[in-house]
Amino acid sequence: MAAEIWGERWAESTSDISKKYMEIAVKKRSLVCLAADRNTMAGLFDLIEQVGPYIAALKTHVDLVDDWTAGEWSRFCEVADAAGLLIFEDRKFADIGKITRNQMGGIYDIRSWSDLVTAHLISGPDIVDGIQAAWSDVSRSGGVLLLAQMSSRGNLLNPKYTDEVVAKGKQHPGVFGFIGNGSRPDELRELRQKVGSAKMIWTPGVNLAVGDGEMGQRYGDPRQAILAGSDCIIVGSGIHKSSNPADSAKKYADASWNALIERE
Ligand code: S5P
Repeated sequence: MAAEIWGERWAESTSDISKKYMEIAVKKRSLVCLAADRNTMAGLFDLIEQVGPYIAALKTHVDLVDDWTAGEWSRFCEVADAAGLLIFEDRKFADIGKITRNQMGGIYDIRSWSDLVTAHLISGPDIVDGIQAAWSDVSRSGGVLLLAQMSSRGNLLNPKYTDEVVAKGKQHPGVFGFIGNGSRPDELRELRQKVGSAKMIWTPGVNLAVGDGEMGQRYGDPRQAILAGSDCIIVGSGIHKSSNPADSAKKYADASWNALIERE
């Protein structure tokens, strides 16, 4: 079933974790990763309880939670796991390999509960080895999403930088895929051409209300993002700030799923 729906993306992928994601997306009929940017544990629990059935992955910023404790976080990860979600810590690592390896530990111990993390390639490709070593240190595995583009206005990830990130990332088995800019379908289409079919492209900067967001964020349409080659729309405020998060999550799930069917 997943092979049929995902076509060449499934056929060309060599990553277990990508295949796991594609299977979850088919099971839930949703290509939505929720950006769970709420800053209390109660707010996070409430959100996941409401939208769990309509999303395929959960993206966190573990360091923005005001009342974070290790115990509550591990309970939260259990709930996410029970809801069948991949857990994606959007830490945007950027340091040298050995420091990044240690930053996967520390107080938040990201290596012990994350399936996916983000990294910039600004410090060179050893950052991916550092992250992979950290997962190995705790006998786990995971995938790295490299920032190839960003959704925020004025960002410094110019086309030449994007090309180098893609060229290096494509070669590395520890790289699950790339973050692309969901607000600009034309740029995304070009990115998909460069990436080919073997790796994922996940896209923030997506909202049913297209246009400018807070503090330089830009939003594009979810259907357009998937048609342009995105494999997952990362949606934050469109869901967690809505007066009915479950309803909104369902709308994004439907838009993303229908676009995948249309694309393949
Ligand atoms: O370029 C980017 C990369 C990321 S990962 N632009 C982004 O907005 N993000 C993340 O996506 C950001 O950290 C936030 O968690 C989410 C977008 O949230 P929204 O509320 O704007 O939908």
